[in-house]
Amino acid sequence: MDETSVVRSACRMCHGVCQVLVHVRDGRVVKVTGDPDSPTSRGYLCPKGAASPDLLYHPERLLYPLRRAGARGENRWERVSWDDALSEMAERLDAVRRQNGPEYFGMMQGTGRPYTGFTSRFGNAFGTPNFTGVAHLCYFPRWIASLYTLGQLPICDVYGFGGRTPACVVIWGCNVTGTGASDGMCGGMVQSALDAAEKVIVVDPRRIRPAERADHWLQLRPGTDGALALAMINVIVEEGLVDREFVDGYTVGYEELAEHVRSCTPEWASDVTGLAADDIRAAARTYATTRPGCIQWGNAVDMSSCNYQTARSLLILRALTGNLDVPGGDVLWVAPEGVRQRSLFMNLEVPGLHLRPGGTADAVDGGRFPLCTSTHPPAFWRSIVTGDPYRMKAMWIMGSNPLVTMTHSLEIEQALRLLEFTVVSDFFMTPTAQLADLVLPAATWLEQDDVVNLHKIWCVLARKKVAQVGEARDDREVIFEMAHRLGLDEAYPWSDYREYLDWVLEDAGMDFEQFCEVGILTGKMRYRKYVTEGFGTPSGKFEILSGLSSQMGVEPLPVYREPPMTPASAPGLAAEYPLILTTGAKIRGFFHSEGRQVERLRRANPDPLVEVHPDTAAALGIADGDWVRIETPQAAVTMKARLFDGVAPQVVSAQHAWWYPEEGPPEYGWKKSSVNLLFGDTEYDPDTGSEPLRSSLCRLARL
Ligand SMILES: Nc1nc2c(c(=O)[nH]1)N[C@H]1C(S)=C(S)[C@@H](COP(=O)(O)OP(=O)(O)OC[C@H]3O[C@@H](n4cnc5c(=O)[nH]c(N)nc54)[C@H](O)[C@@H]3O)O[C@H]1N2
Ligand SMILES: Nc1nc2c(c(=O)[nH]1)N[C@H]1C(S)=C(S)[C@@H](COP(=O)(O)OP(=O)(O)OC[C@H]3O[C@@H](n4cnc5c(=O)[nH]c(N)nc54)[C@H](O)[C@@H]3O)O[C@H]1N2
Ligand code: SF4
Ligand SMILES: [Mo]
Repeated sequence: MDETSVVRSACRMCHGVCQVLVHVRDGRVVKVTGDPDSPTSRGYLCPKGAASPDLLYHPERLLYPLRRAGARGENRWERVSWDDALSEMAERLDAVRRQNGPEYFGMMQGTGRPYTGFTSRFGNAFGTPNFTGVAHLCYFPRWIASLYTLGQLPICDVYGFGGRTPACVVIWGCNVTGTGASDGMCGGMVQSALDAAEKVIVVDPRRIRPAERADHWLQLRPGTDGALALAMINVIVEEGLVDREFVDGYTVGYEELAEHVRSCTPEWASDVTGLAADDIRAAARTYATTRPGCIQWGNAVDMSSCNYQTARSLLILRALTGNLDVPGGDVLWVAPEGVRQRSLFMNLEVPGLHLRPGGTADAVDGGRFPLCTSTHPPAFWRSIVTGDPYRMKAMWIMGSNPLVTMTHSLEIEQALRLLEFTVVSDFFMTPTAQLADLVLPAATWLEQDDVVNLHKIWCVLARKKVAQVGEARDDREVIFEMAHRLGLDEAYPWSDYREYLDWVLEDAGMDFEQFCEVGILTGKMRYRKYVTEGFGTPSGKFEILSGLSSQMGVEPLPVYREPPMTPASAPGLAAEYPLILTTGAKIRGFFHSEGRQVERLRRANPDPLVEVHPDTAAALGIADGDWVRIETPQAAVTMKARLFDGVAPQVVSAQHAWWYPEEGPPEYGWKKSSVNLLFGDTEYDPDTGSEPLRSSLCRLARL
């Protein structure tokens, strides 16, 4: 007789905000469906979430720890026990620490995941300044801009806890309704807010779905968001559309700003962005006069030569219009009480910044970018290749596939060959894992217990382990054990991960099992907290003129910088490479480089795509579905052309993170279509070190 049970949990096939029902029959997960009673996602489920069991039971999952048995990259492996793997790892890391110093060990993770914070905590406790990842071009620039400007990252009030949802929704460089979820926002919830809004403004060079019904679709030239934002500020200031009560009472630096943006007219921005000055004016008026309004910003803001500056402009727009922390505006969530370890974005103790005493060695990037929260990746990899300023010996890569998700891909490959001891924790063998010495099998979300706290802030969600495949283990459990083996007990006072979970919940008066019954703990939302509490900045005000920025040597009023490789900044190059290349708009069915081996996801997305305007394609003799070569001064890759009149004729948009698991080890065909091969040294954002992945130059040819 079948025994079917339904377990409430929280999906983590992306940034994990959807509560789901996991259907288990005879001990096997058979289906995942949306949870209609969930306050975070109200039944929403995307194709990735639905494909969770396919990933869980995929025949190519890593089942056991593997130790390299042949030459590096030869794909010869031997199965080892967890105990042997961790003993070897502890021995090697300890030897590096004693013989060379902790800085000779590098730690890395990719995008935000359940163990975010634990990896940097491990690096800090070990004593290395060399922690790298993708933070410089994903989310952190917006977070730091928010932290410095008003103390916390504002989030669109799509749930309407205060009795109403936004009248005006601005979608800025974000396609969350298309991709499913990002940064803790559920696409389904943003869609409901869009449906209910009086006015919609979309800022995107591609005609995404919300642009089809938008009151204003600003199809700007890629990479020029900073100019558009400054011009919108200019209009709001010049036309007296400012919320004086908020600005006078709760901000500093308005007068300086008004002076500063005087020259940032819509006409000026029109030249930069390619938009009509009147369209910029009209959109600014709509935003300023349709209140409350929110700005759902996205990853496009992060990948430019002035991401911090642009993020600051977008924060200032919210402040000038009095939209901060009001019902239906951009709000500062209140975290649940009694949950000890809050999101890293609310609690800097999580990553263990306090654990690394001053005076340790410099990171290999020499701290070149004042607001880069990790070791700048191009410098990180290059230091391994050149040995300058020193060559790290060992590295632990947890949940990242840098060969395809990072620029300077060939240099990364070289670096991975030069490292003496590399550990990769992943679900699958990847091109990156192929170059490791030790590969550790990681547990997927269905194999994890968790108090989910990374992005959502206003709540924590229960995730309950319902399956176990092979010997896959929760990454945090592995970090705990490695920390204990290395004597890092001060940073990890809990005996194991389970004890940690109970500790997190202790003040809430429940243990982990009881929490799973409840499923969610929420904060008590209060609006306009600034009236009684001020903002979390040194002045207690919203800092239009940013004191902390000045202290870091960064412009205290927002500026626009033209990206380094555009028709405007590099006309000579543009003569040879006439098309503007934006990359990495996320794909609904895949999470970055993941899912290529999951058949039901791959069937919907069989090939890497580059979107091309039909006129441009016609001029180049390219038909829909043709394989084309995308070429930059750095390299060339091949993708399939998708004709789409929703991009401007001069713009092409290419997917990122492609590899072909079906082509087999050790390379899995990653050098054919990975768009990051196209990017090398460039002028980085001087504040954060971000890379202009949304505005480069290329040319196309039919294969
Ligand atoms: N050109 C260009 N490049 C980009 C972008 C772009 O827009 N354009 N986007 C950038 C952005 S925003 C990001 S965040 C990065 C993403 O970069 P990455 O984080 O490196 O990308 P992923 O492919 O999601 O993850 C890599 C590996 O993590 C494994 N994994 C997933 N979950 C877990 C887990 O829980 N534990 C462990 N141990 N492994 C896990 C997956 O199987 C996969 O092999 O890419 C960046 N790269
Ligand atoms: N399905 C799925 N969901 C995901 C991910 C995934 O890989 N797949 N990744 C997750 C991660 S780590 C992240 S960071 C988020 C990112 O998700 P989002 O924040 O939505 O960002 P993207 O999808 O990278 O890009 C959003 C939009 O930016 C537009 N764009 C391109 N260039 C420019 C430009 O110069 N200016 C402006 N204004 N817009 C531009 C693109 O056309 C695209 O529609 O998604 C998360 N969710
Ligand atoms: S949007 Fe993300 S969290 Fe929600 S179902 Fe899809 S993959 Fe899961
Ligand atoms: Mo990201």
